[in-house]
Amino acid sequence: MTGSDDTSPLPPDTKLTRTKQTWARQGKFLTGRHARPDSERLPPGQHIVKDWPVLDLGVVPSITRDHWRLDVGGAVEHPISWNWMEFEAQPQTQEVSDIHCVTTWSRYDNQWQGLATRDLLAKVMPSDDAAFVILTSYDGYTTNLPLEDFAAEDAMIAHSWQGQPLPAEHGGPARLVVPHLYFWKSAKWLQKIEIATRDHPGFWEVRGYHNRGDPWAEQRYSE
Ligand SMILES: Nc1nc2c(c(=O)[nH]1)N[C@H]1C(S)=C(S)[C@@H](COP(=O)(O)O)O[C@H]1N2
Ligand SMILES: [Mo]
Repeated sequence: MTGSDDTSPLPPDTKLTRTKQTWARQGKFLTGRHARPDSERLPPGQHIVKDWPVLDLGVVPSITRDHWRLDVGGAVEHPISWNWMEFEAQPQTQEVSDIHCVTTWSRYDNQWQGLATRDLLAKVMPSDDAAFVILTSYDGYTTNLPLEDFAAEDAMIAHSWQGQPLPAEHGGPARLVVPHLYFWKSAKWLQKIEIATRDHPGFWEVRGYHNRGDPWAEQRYSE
């Protein structure tokens, strides 16, 4: 798979997956403007939607709460392997935040509930040289982000949206939510969190998308 040594099986390419790779090559949607989060709520080149689009590799993995597990390991003192009951018993956080998808839609005021990534990190205790987080999902999707971004105050592993269990098409049983980065960093159907000392670009990051993905800096594509 295009420079990735990930062994998880991936669904076959869809038309949208191919189109998004073409956009990365062409630099589509780049405005060249640059705004800061505190001065402008809507990042450059984005427009607001009221409904919630579904974007993924085209296959919803059949993972239910009874068979779900979450593994957290790598450069940590206390690795974790939770079943659903153990995950649900963790301290609960609620946040309202905005979604910014690299395909230019943004959706305001999403209410999430779940386990704050900071509370998770306090349990696993990353080692001093830990600097990256690699996420693997039940559909074979992977994505990477700096530990500092993963640990953002409003980032969480969410199991509920607007007070209801997260729908399967949006990543239920549980997904990551990192509101200050483009939404492709927010892995749906989360299966594994690896804390790492080295970076490891994921599915979109090896297909022309930016390694970090800050919407206000319009970090849509790699150079
Ligand atoms: N497991 C998994 N997570 C994923 C994806 C995916 O294909 N598989 N797509 C990403 C992309 S590109 C986006 S824009 C968001 C879309 O989330 P939504 O379908 O809930 O809007 O999920 C992200 N997380
Ligand atoms: Mo996306």
